[in-house]
Amino acid sequence: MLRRHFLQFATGSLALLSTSSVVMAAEDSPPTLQTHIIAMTDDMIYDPKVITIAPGDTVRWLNIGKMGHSVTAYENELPEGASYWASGDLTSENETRNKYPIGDITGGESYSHTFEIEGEYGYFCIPHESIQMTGKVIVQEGGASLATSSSSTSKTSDQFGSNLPGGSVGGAFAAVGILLTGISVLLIFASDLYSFIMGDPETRPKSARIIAFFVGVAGLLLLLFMIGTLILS
Ligand SMILES: [Cu+2]
Repeated sequence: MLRRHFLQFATGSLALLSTSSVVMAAEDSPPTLQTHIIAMTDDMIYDPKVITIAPGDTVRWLNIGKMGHSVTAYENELPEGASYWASGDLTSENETRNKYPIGDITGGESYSHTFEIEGEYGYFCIPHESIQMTGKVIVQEGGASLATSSSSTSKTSDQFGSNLPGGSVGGAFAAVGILLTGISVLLIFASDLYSFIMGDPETRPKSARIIAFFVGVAGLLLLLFMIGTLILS
């Protein structure tokens, strides 16, 4: 009886934790800032992939992984009147491609560009273009406050932990919670196993054991994932 309540508590808190972490991730980018940070990760993505900013805002691409990346504009995806831009500050897409690794941004380094002219700017990573490491900056009056959905949906659909330059505290918090949940579920499972081995005649609903097992495995997998992404970032 006590055990079943404990199990309900454990699974309930797991559900609560995963919901609150998603909310934390979604609220991660305040629309009022003038400098927007895009993470470049060892998963070979720009995070967020699409960002909407106001004219005059600066975007800063920060390499939070270990492998090198570039931020290289597609010359045919420049709004009219906008000049060519790329890490390395060369003057054309061809020259930037040919002279790479000039323009390479190594782990811990960053590249910033300020966008004055409205429109859409497509860009890519030279070494990882073939695996779709591409992104887009949308510059429009009002910035992200007008385009509500694009950046927040891409945030939640991307992986969970690696995207949180400002949210690693939330990630660590969730990891500790998941760890506690996993331990409590494993304790339930272990004590079930104990009474099974010791031949306790009291029969227990098998479903409790199965649920405990799967929740325990899910909790551990989540925990490993959180720890992995925290270490990588
Ligand atoms: Cu790259």
